[in-house]
This record gives sequence, C-alpha cells and structure tokens, in this order.
Amino acid sequence: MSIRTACPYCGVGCGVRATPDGRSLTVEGDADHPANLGRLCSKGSALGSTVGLEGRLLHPMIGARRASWNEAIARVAGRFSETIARHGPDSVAFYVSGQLLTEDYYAANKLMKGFIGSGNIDTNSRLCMASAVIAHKLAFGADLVPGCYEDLELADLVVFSGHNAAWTHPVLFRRMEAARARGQRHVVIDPRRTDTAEAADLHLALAPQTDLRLWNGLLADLMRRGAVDRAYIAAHVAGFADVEAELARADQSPQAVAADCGVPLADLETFFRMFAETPRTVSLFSMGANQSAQGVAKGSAILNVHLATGRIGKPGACPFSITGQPNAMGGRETGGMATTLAGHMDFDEAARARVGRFWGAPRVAPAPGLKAVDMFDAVADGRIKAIWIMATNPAVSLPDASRVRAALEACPFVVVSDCVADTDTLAFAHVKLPALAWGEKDGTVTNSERRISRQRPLFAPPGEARADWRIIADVATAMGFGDGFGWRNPGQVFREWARLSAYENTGRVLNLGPMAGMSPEAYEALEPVQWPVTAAGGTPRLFTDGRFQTADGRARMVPVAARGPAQPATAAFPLSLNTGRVRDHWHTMTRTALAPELCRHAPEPYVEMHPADAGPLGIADGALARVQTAQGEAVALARISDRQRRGSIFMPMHWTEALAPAGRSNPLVAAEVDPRSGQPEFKHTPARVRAYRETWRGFFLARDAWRAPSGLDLVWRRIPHAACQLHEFAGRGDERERAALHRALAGKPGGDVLRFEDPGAGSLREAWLAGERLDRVIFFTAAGALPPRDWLAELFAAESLAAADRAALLIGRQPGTPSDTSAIVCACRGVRARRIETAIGEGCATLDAVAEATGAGANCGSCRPEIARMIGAARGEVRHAA
Ligand SMILES: Nc1nc2c(c(=O)[nH]1)N[C@H]1C(S)=C(S)[C@@H](COP(=O)(O)OP(=O)(O)OC[C@H]3O[C@@H](n4cnc5c(=O)[nH]c(N)nc54)[C@H](O)[C@@H]3O)O[C@H]1N2
Ligand SMILES: Nc1nc2c(c(=O)[nH]1)N[C@H]1C(S)=C(S)[C@@H](COP(=O)(O)OP(=O)(O)OC[C@H]3O[C@@H](n4cnc5c(=O)[nH]c(N)nc54)[C@H](O)[C@@H]3O)O[C@H]1N2
Ligand code: SF4
Ligand SMILES: [Mo]
Repeated sequence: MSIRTACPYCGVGCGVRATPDGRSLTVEGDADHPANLGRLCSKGSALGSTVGLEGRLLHPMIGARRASWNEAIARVAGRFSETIARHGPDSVAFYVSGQLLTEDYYAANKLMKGFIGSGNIDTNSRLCMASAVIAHKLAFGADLVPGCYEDLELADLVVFSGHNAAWTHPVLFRRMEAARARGQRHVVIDPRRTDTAEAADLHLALAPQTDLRLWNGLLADLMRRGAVDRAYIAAHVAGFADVEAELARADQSPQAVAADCGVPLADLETFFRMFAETPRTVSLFSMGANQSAQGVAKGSAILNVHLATGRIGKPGACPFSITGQPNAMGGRETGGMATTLAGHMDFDEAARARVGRFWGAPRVAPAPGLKAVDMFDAVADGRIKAIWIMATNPAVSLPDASRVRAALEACPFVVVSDCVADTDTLAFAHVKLPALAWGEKDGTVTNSERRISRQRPLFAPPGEARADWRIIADVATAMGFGDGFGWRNPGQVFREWARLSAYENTGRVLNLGPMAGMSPEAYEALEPVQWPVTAAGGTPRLFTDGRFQTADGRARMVPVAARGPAQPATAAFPLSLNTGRVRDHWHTMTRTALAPELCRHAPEPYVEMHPADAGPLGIADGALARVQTAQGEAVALARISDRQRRGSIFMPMHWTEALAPAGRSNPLVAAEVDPRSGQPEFKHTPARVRAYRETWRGFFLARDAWRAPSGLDLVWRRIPHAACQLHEFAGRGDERERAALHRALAGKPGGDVLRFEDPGAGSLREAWLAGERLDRVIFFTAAGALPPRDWLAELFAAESLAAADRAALLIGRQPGTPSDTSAIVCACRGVRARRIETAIGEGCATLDAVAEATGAGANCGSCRPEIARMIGAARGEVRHAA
C-alpha cells in the first residue's frame, strides 16, 4: 500500500507516493500533489536507495559508550541547567536546521526563547535565506513570499538571479521548461554558464557580486522609459523618491552598468527591454543573491523593481525568493532564527508579553540571539559553553570551517542530534542523540510557496531513535519545564503552533487559525495547503489587494547602493572562489552518498576554471589542483571549461572529512557576512590555484568504506559504488610513502593474493580474495596509466572471480573491448556521455529522440538540460565544419 509523504530534499516540496516493503521502498511522484504533479528529480527518485539502516545512529551515546535515553537526557538537561545557573541563559545555544519538521522547530524555539530565556537559537537557514528574510521584512513588513508555483507557469518572462534551478530545483525547472515550450522566456544572471543558463534565452554572465549595479541599472532604465507603474506606486508603495534619489548618485547609463558588470552592452539592453515589455515577469532569486555580504541589498534591489512596476500579487508577476531546504520556511515561521521571536513576531515588548502569555513562559528572551557565524565565534571564545546541534553539519557547512572545528573542539559541552552515526560534526559531540530519519518522521514541512505538507512515517522507528520534537520535550521536562512540553504526538505540537499563529492576531499575515482546531484524524489526512489559512482554505498569492503588513499598509522601496565584495581580489589571491551545488548531491552527502547512482554525475571534488586562467598555471583538465585562500587549502580535480567566467573559479560544497578530507570547500571560505542578515559570502573569497603535481597516484577498492590512513600526505577521495567503495588517492612522497600506504591497506595476510610489482615504474597491482570473491584491490603507479575503475568495481558484485578476470587483474587491463568510461549523464538509467554523443551523431536531434534511443532523460528529466546542451554543441560543430 502506498503512503503519501513529501520529499526530504529541496524546497520544491514534492509529494511522494512511497510503498514500503520491510526496510526497503519504492517511490513515485504523487500526481495529486500540487508542487510536482507526479514528477520527481534524480534525488527524489533515488530515495529508495537511502533508507537502509547501515550507518545509522540507533542508540544514544555518551562519549564513546552506549547510554540509555534516561541517562543521555539527564546528562544533557543537567549540563545545560548547570551552565545556565552559573553563567546565565546566554551561555548556551541551539544550532538547528531547515531539515527539522515544523513541530521540531516549534519545540526547540519554545524551549530556548520561552523557558531558557535566551535568543540563542539559530538555524542553518542563516546560511541560506537570512538575506531574503530581511529584505522581505523591510519591503513588506514581514517575511512573506508573495507568489506561488503557478506564477512560474503563468509568467511570460522568468529571471533567474543567482539560481541554478536546473540542478537545485529540478522539478520546478521541468514545469518552467514546459512553459517555455509555450513561449515563456528565460534570463539567467549568474557568473557561470550553468545548465540553467545554457537553456536560457539570455545569459548575463556578470562579474561576481555586481548584481546591485545590474538591478539598480534596470530600475533606472525602467524609470527612463516610463515603464514604472505610477498609479500602483501612488496607491501602495512608499520610498520611491528616496530610491530615485539614490539611483541619481551613480551613472546609470547602460554603457556604464554593462562595463561595471562585465557583460556585453547589447545583452544588457536586451534584458532591459525584455523586462520593460513583459508585465508578467517573475524574478527568482536564490543563493547567488542571498549568500553575499550585500545579500539584503541584492534582495531589496530586486523587490524595488517589482514594487516600482506593480508586478507583485498578480498572476505570473512577483519577486520570488526560492527556499533551499524542505522546511526552511517552517523555521522562518516558527522562530528558528535568532532574530525573530516566534510566529513572525519580533522582540518588542508587546510581542514578548503576548508570546510569554501564550506559552505560560517564565522568562521570554529579552533580545535577539547570536546569528550562526557569531554563535560559533562565541563558542570559540568561550562565551557559549554548551551547544546543541540538530539536523545540520556545521563542521562542514559553515564558512572558515577549520575555525568552526577548533571552536567545537574547545567547547566544554557539545550535543548533536543526527540520524547517521558518522558525520564530521558528530566527531566533536560529547553526547550523540539518535533522531528519526525521513521515512520514520511524522509531521509537517512548508515549501517555497508557503505550502504545508505532511511527512508521514513509512517505517517503524529503528533501534532507539526518537523524533526530534520528542527529544527536545524530554530534555525540557528534565530541566523542570514539563508543563510546557507535555505533548504526546506531533499533531498536538502542530495544533499548539497553529493556535500561536492566530493568538491575538490583529494583522499578522502568517495565520493558521482554522488548523488549530483540527482533529487528530484531520491532521493525519491533511492535504497540502498554503498559508495564510482561512475558513475558506489556503491562499496561493499574497498582496493581491496591494496591502502589505506595514502600519500604513504600504510596501517600502529601500535605497541601495552598489559596492564591491567584502574582500576584493589581491595580487596574492587574484581569483574569486565561488561555491555551490551539484545536481545529484545533497549538502554534506550523509544521505545521497548512500545511493551509488547519485555518485556518478560528479564523483569527486572538483574546481572548475576558465582555460585562460588554467593555461598559464600549467593545469590540464582532469589534473589535481591546489586551491588556496587566506583561510586554507584544498586539492580537487581541475575541470577546465569556458562555462566558467575568467577570473572566477567554482567548487562544490558537498565533500566532507569522511569522503574527501582534502576536497572540502569551506576551510577556504572567508567568514565575511552581510551586516544585517549575518549571511556569509559563500559565493566569493579571494583565491589562487596551483598545480598539485603528484608523484604517484592510484586507487583502492574494498567492500567497506575506508578513511585515509593517518600520518600520510595523501589526497584521498571515496566514491561509493554498488558493490564496493572506490578510494582514489594521490601523493607527493617517495617510495617510502607508497610502502607505508601499502602496509596500511594490505592489513593482515591470509586468503589468496594476486600481485604484480614493477619497482622501476613505481607500480603495484594487488588483489585479495576472500574465498572465491574479490575482497580488496589496490593499484598504484608513479608513471603509468591506471585501468578503468568501473570494470574492477563491477567484479565485486560477482560471487566468484572468473579465471579470465584473475588474469586481467594481474595484467591490469580490462579483457575485451574497453568499456565506456565517459561521465554518467543520466543518473536514473546510468547512461554515459559517449553513448549520448553517439546517438546524437547518428541523427538524434531532439531530447525525445535521445531518450528513445538511449533511455537518457526518460525518467526524472534532471539530465535533460545537459543533453540539450550536448545536442546544441553537436549542432554548433556541424555549423562550424560547414
Ligand atoms: N542538487 C541539489 N539541490 C539542492 C541542494 C543541494 O544540496 N543539491 N540544496 C538546496 C538548498 S539548501 C539550497 S539553499 C538551494 C540553492 O540553490 P541555488 O541557489 O540554485 O544553488 P547554488 O549552486 O548554491 O548557487 C546558485 C548560483 O549562484 C551563482 N552565483 C555565484 N555568485 C553570484 C553572483 O555574484 N551573482 C549572481 N547573480 N549569481 C552568483 C552560482 O554560480 C550558482 O550557479 O538548493 C537546494 N537544492
Ligand atoms: N561553501 C558553501 N557552503 C555552504 C553553502 C554554499 O552554497 N557554499 N550553502 C549553505 C546552505 S544554503 C545550507 S542550507 C547549508 C546546509 O548544510 P548542512 O545543514 O550542514 O548540511 P546537511 O548535509 O543537509 O546536514 C544535515 C544533517 O542532519 C542530519 N539529518 C537529516 N535529517 C535529520 C532529522 O530529521 N533529524 C536530525 N536530528 N538530523 C537529521 C543529516 O544526517 C546531516 O548530518 O550549507 C551551507 N554551506
Ligand atoms: S525537486 Fe527533487 S529534491 Fe526537490 S523536492 Fe522534488 S524530488 Fe525532492
Ligand atoms: Mo540552503
């Protein structure tokens, strides 16, 4: 029987129909869910591969030993209470996550801000949405996302501002691709030519951090053309004159703007004209806007343009800050951010009194708490002495990650709630608390369009894992706050939250009032609904009447001036390091690395750079490169591509100590933040690149995951395969290092060993057998070539090794015709680039023809933009040749 639930990954919030069978699962898109109407992307489609119990944290741990829940709860409550008693409420903190459910978020916020009495609860949404939140508050009076997904289909023009939707919100992108086939046009503003840009009508590859200049220039141009909506402004907007005056301070001519943004004048003028002529315009903005030391201003500049043209609250017209995590929005609603109290209320006296009354809270936090980066600074300098981290991996994902690790190392008391047993952050935990994972959790999430959906349990709780809200309530009770935390199920938490949203609500748009009286059965059966919820149901679009949540009902335009990045490039660090996401991985890979099919598209850490930057450095495509900043160094595979803007390099954020210790991006990223939102400038850190120049390299295949042997200077990357783990390595040492590595990997002798050594070439091939099965393989070489890994990886699936394979192992060459080792483009069907190129060469000229011939792109469609690019490239070549 299938159960309707919601995908745990991105903020699209797709509905999933899941059919559990024991501990396994088949999934399909929920055709009745309004977010996806049956579609799923590569990550959603692979959910079934991620729900096994291997690697799960299933019991509480104190230090290295297993503990009972009673003991673990008592320890956490005791240490928090003692710390508060001795050093005050602000000496403790919670760092939480947009991957918690609304019920969890509500409970955590209530405990910290109502009962402990500190504002020190912040969420990883600080790294993600904080700038947009402030921009919304400034413009609309509250953190309100005006539009809905339907607007993305009704729009005639969609502007993607720092948003690689093709990879990060694939199902929404599918919906917009369909609209594009009906005539919708796309403009992408991004320094990189992403797959989103590749597919667009116009790509403005602007210089990093010049968005403000661009959006201000657009507004000035709209004013010059008389394309602003004077009637709308007169009726509904304040601050227009101030913005006009601010714009007049700089040269807003298209020539000057194009020069400063580093884009061709003709393209800029095309964009300005398209925007002016298209009333139904949606401007999507994401991390390229938010993750900036001027993130709030970037958001304001976009909102200004929409307010000045009255393109808001209308079908197909709105500014649209898209959320990243499945429940980033839920955290913003309940008060997961240190800067809001709860339910879109701030820390003014009236709100504090109201929330205090509602909660029956003894000591409501008097003021906002520390924002994420400041919070970890306070951990580092000892102001915070106990921290509880839930559902996030800050040792990987915060900027200047080495500093964050040092802070956690020095912190007297670190508690981590997670569902897996081994994350970079758990390594610092004094107490580890096992949380329920997706598929076990029960509650609600809110997606990018304010739509509340149920995540429903598919499996019984494994081991001793507990729901996050319940762990929080248990700790609160042990701290003596039992009265406020006596819930028995998530429905009770939700109803209390809905009641708070409606409590003394005389103008807060965020209102779930009618849901407060829901029966348990109605909560169980809840259909997706968009807040605000009225007796008539949900609300797709806000501000349709031109009234905003300000005292006078008018929206505010906010003057913003263009400026450069927080840290300009220098002679020592001339490049701009940009970081972000790949198509098939989710953040710190604790879940997507469980699905081998999601590890094929981008198997290991890379740094993408323009040929003109790589050439003079002697860095070839596929070579290892060292990326250095003032904060640290990483080593990653160089990808040389003109899709990268000259002077700017890109690294994915995903790799961790567990998977690729040298390939982590965040030890490089400077902790510069937007002064108002506290959001880090993840998209720009001055950097340089050097060739790594390894003296030897190799790989190691084993049935289990291995960490890099300690004490060796290695670049080590683990790549999960279906039947084994591939570990790639390279080093710069001599034969003694090679011998030490060999000793570390060879382990105890025993079983059959196949071995070939060529000391002259510094080469070694060795395979260990356990019975008839292949158990481990090591290959390394100082000079020669290495064989295809996929061939060897597949040998691990065999029950017994054939004689031909044994011989081939020793020769180090795959028998028969060499297999295709080009990159996998289609994760669902495992189709490689070469196969697709061949099909295109044989006459497949459309996406459908390629899908028909190869299967690529026929399932989730996440790879369709890339295949379209390949078709385009092939066409270009033909034209070139002719
Ligand atoms: N596959 C996948 N999807 C995800 C996630 C994931 O981990 N994996 N995570 C989810 C989460 S939490 C989030 S927040 C979203 C993020 O979704 P996106 O915001 O789409 O993702 P990013 O890759 O972080 O950054 C977007 C783009 O900003 C561009 N950019 C960099 N600097 C600038 C600049 O100065 N100006 C402009 N205009 N653009 C710039 C980058 O080149 C990049 O292409 O994705 C969500 N979806
Ligand atoms: N360089 C760079 N860094 C970035 C970004 C970037 O663009 N560039 N983007 C930033 C952004 S936008 C984001 S959102 C962050 C994301 O960064 P993180 O939040 O650190 O990344 P995740 O891997 O999603 O971490 C979630 C953790 O929670 C666990 N978990 C999952 N579900 C549950 C649950 O229900 N309960 C509990 N208790 N645990 C659970 C997972 O196993 C995992 O360990 O990264 C930020 N860091
Ligand atoms: S787009 Fe993909 S990752 Fe995002 S919610 Fe839908 S299926 Fe999940
Ligand atoms: Mo995010």
